[in-house]
Amino acid sequence: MIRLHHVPQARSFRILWLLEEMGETFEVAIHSFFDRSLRSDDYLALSPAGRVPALEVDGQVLFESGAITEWLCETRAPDLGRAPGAPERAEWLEWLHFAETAGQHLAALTQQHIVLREDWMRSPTVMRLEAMRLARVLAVADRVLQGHDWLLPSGFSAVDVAMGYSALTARRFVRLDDLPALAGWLDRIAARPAYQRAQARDGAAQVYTRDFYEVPDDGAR
Ligand SMILES: N[C@@H](CCC(=O)N[C@@H](CS)C(=O)NCC(=O)O)C(=O)O
Repeated sequence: MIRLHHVPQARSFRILWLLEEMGETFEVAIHSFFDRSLRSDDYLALSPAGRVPALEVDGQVLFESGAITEWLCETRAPDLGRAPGAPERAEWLEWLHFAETAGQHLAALTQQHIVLREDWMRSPTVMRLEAMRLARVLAVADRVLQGHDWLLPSGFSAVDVAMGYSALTARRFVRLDDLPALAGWLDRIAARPAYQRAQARDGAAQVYTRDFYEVPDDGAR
């Protein structure tokens, strides 16, 4: 039995999509950020900081999307991983964890634009700075994708899922006009049947309701 604990649009989408790429049968337990269910004793027993994703699999529970990705590839999807000793092992690990470098900017931008509801709580300076830092991360992927269709030269792997989720979410804060190779990669991702199946199971949007979040004008505050 595999059960994924997920909040729509959150980083748990990485695992939802990865499980679809693997062709696994699994349940999705949809949670909310707004009803305190992630702070219940039952949920904290699965994910001690009350975060998603958490994955119940074969009587074990794992949290952290990067660790879950490594574990699923090692145990069930070697074609989507690059095992120790494989030629692309180092690059695979770099991209897997670099996806969370993007994730830290996404978390900051989501907090600034969405979670902090009152204008006086927000900082346009922080919004601009975080968007610029996120754009630099995306530019690294854009440069690599000028050479091949997927992040690794040998083809699609779980790091396209990990980093793909980050880039798809980043589009809400960073314009991709100067990143054409990255934009083409996101189009290829959107055409994948497993990605489309994952989208269909994601659940109703809870976090992002706009396609793009502009930095408010300082002078208007
Ligand atoms: N590095 C962790 C981040 C997990 C995380 O912070 N998830 C967010 C959603 S994207 C969450 O559950 N937030 C709920 C909270 O902080 O209460 C991972 O990739 O699994």
